[in-house]
Amino acid sequence: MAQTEETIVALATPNGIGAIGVIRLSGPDAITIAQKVWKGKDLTQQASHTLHFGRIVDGELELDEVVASLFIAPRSYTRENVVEISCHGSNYIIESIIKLLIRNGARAAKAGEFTLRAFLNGQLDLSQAEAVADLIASNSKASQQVALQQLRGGFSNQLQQLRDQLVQFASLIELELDFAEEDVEFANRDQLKKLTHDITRVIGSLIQSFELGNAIKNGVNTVIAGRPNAGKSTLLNALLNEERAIVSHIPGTTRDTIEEVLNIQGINFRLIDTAGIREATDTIEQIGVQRTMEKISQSALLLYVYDAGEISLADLNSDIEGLQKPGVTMLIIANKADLLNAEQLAALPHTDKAIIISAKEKHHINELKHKIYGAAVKDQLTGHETLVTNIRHLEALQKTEEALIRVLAGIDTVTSDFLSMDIKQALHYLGEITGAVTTDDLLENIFSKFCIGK
Ligand SMILES: Nc1nc2c(ncn2[C@@H]2O[C@H](COP(=O)(O)OP(=O)(O)OP(=O)(O)O)[C@@H](O)[C@H]2O)c(=O)[nH]1
Ligand SMILES: [Mg+2]
Repeated sequence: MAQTEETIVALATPNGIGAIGVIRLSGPDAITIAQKVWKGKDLTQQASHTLHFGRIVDGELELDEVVASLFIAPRSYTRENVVEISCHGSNYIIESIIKLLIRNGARAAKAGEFTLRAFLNGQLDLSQAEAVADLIASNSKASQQVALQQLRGGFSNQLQQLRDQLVQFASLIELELDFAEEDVEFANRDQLKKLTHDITRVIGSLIQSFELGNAIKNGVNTVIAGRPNAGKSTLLNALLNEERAIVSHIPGTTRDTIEEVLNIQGINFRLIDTAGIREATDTIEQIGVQRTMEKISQSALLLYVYDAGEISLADLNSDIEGLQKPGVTMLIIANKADLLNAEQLAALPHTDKAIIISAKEKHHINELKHKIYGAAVKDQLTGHETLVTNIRHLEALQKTEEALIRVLAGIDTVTSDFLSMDIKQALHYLGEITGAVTTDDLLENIFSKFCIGK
C-alpha cells in the first residue's frame, strides 16, 4: 500500500496560528525538493542532523524565513530522507509552503503515513507504531507511561520471545510431517506441553492486564448513585474540591447526570453524578432514574451513597442488592457521619468495600480517594509493567490463547498435521500484534486513525 519512492509532505504541528509551524517532508527526494525552493546553503551538501537558516522562495517571491532540519536516510523517524521546515505559524505561510513543495514534486501525506513508513522500513513494529498514537493522545501520567513503555518495545520483545519459542517447535513438527510414514517424533511432546503451558500463562496475564490498561488509557467510568438527598452531589463537589453540582435539602435536586473528570494518582476517573433513585412521581424524574440505571450498567465503578442516619439496615441491603451488576465494583459510602453519635457509627456496616464519610464536612474524602484508586488498580504501578491497552491486541491475544488451548488439548491425541495447524494459528495471531503478519486492510485501519503529519 505504501509507495515509498514518493516524497510526502504535511504539517506536523496543529492547524491554526502558532509561534512556529513545522512542515515535514519525507522520502528519497525530500532534500532535493526542499533545495528547489530554498535560498541559503546548499541543503544537498549538508550533513545529517544539522539545522540551517534560510528562506523559502517561490521564484522571485519570498515566502518566509525558516530553519530547516536535515535527517539523512536511514537516520530519521521514517528511515528515509527527512527535512523539517520550521516556519512562522501563519496558516497562509504554511499553506503556501506546502503547495509550493507539492508543485515541486512532493505529494500530500495521508493520515499516519510517516509512521506507516517508519513501520514498513523497520524502524518500529506495529504495536510500537500504535504506541506513538497513544502517546500523542495520552492525557495523564499513567497513560503516558504505559504508551512510552510500549513505544520502547517492552511489549513487542515479550511477544517476540514467545513467538520465537513456538516457531522452533512448529518447525520440528513440520519435519515430522515430512517423515509421516516413519512415525518419528522430532518434537518432544512433554517439552511442547510445558512450553505451551508457559506461553498460555503469559498470554493469560497479558489478557488480564487489559482491565487496568484500559482504565489507564481511557479512564474509569464511575457513577455516584443512591437515594434522593443522600448527599451525592455534595460528594461530587467534595471529590472535585469545587462547587460543581447544585446541592439542596430538596430531594430530587439533580435531575440530569453531571460528568466531571477526577484524576487520582495519574488515573482519570469520569465521575457521574446522577438523579436519586426512588419511585418517580413525574415523567422527568422517571427519565432521570432510568438514565441513572443505564449509567450504572455502563460503568466500572459504582459509588453507592446513603444517608447513614436515615436508612434502615434492611433498606440498605435491598438497595445494595438491587444495584449489584456484573463487572461493576461497588463501594458503599455511609454519608452524613457528622450527624451520628458513636453508637450509631459503630452500628454501620464495616467491610473493605465500605467507608464512612461526611461529604459536607469533607471528612475521610482522601481515604475514599484511596479506595477509588484501589478499586481500579489492585497493585501499585511501577511504570515498567507490560499492560495491554489496545482492543486489537486484546482480541489477538484471546485468539492466540484459544489456539494454544487447542494445542494443549491435542498434544497427546491428534496427529502432527493438526497440531501444526493450531500452532500456526497461535503464531499468526501473535504476529498480528507486532506486525510480523499484516494485511493492507489491517494497516489501513490502524494508520487511518492517526492524524495527518504523524
Ligand atoms: N450534615 C450533613 N449534611 C449533608 C452531608 N452531605 C450532604 N448533606 C446535605 O444533604 C442535602 C442533600 O445533599 P445533595 O448533595 O443535594 O444530595 P443528593 O444526593 O445530590 O440529592 P438529589 O440530587 O436530590 O438526589 C443538602 O442539604 C446537603 O447539604 C453531610 O455529610 N452532612
Ligand atoms: Mg444531587
